[in-house]
Amino acid sequence: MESIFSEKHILRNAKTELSGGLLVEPYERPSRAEYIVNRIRDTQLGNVISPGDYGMSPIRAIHSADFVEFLQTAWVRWKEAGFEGEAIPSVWPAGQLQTVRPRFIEGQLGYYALAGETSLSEGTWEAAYESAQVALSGIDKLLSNESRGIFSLCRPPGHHATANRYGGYCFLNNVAIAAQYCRDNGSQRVAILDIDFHHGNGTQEIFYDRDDVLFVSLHGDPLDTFPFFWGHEKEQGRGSGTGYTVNYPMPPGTGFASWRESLAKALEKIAAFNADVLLVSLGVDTFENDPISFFKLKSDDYLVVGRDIAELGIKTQFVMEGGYDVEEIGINVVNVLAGFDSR
Ligand code: OKP
Ligand code: ZN
Repeated sequence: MESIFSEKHILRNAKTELSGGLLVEPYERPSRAEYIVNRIRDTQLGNVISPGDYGMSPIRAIHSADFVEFLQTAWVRWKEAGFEGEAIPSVWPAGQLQTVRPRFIEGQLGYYALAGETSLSEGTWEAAYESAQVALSGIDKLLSNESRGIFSLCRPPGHHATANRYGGYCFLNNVAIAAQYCRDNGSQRVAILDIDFHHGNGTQEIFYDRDDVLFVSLHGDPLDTFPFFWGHEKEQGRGSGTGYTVNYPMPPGTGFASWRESLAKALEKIAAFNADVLLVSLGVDTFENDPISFFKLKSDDYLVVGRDIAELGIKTQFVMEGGYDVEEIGINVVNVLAGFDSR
């Protein structure tokens, strides 16, 4: 399988993450992508290709103009305001349904952030833009050639970002941008399978009212983990989108046998939807030793995951989401891709 990758991911290199009342080195750090690309090269999975530039319009097809402008200018405006650290929100319009956007950057952070762990830092916008281009290049290549599968090694990840909010280490929703690109380039039905440990609240929200993009997610029960306010089984879509969002939350300690049962149900939904193309939000933070998650998958299990997905027989793009700083993330990601290739 071919991979799309850009060295510019390194421009996202924040110094801080608010975690347990401390400012720690972010879990979402540059070494993650290096582990994965090194493993791709060591195992000779396939070519590693640089992305093209698809510009702003596929980004604007998903994200609101004011949000994009905020991401482009936030770091400079935060520095100009005289703040010395990285940009972390400290106040939210909690409980208010309609809010007037503040003028000052400190208020705008709370207006656009869905969580407080994700510091804005120098280079964040440039890296997020490039990550979206990695997703777009992958889907364009998949749609225009004969290959059954492609891997977009996106960093930073995207599935928590909504049309107008960032957080959970995400700024632009790479998989949503790629899914919309499919719709705008001839695909009638697009399925998104999100197997990151965390619920993909951003992707869900973006397509919640629609019946042309199916969103199916396997994740830690939001009663017990981030993003806490989305991902319950009863969230199934709205209006003509009803039935086109499907959630499989699972409890702490879930191992591969029961996780795979949920995967089988998810794959049945995707098969019944008769999708032209499948996009997989691929997180390997379901791994037993992931530092921030509570599932118990082992490295060999990821080979089976890739094979199970390949059984669908649908053109598939894998889009990188989470999986934190252990060397095994390279092994686990490449196991999914190699398992897919083996079928
Ligand atoms: C992003 B992705 C650790 C708490 C982490 C944010 C998790 C974001 C996960 N102190 N909270 O879905 O892997
Ligand atoms: Zn995750």
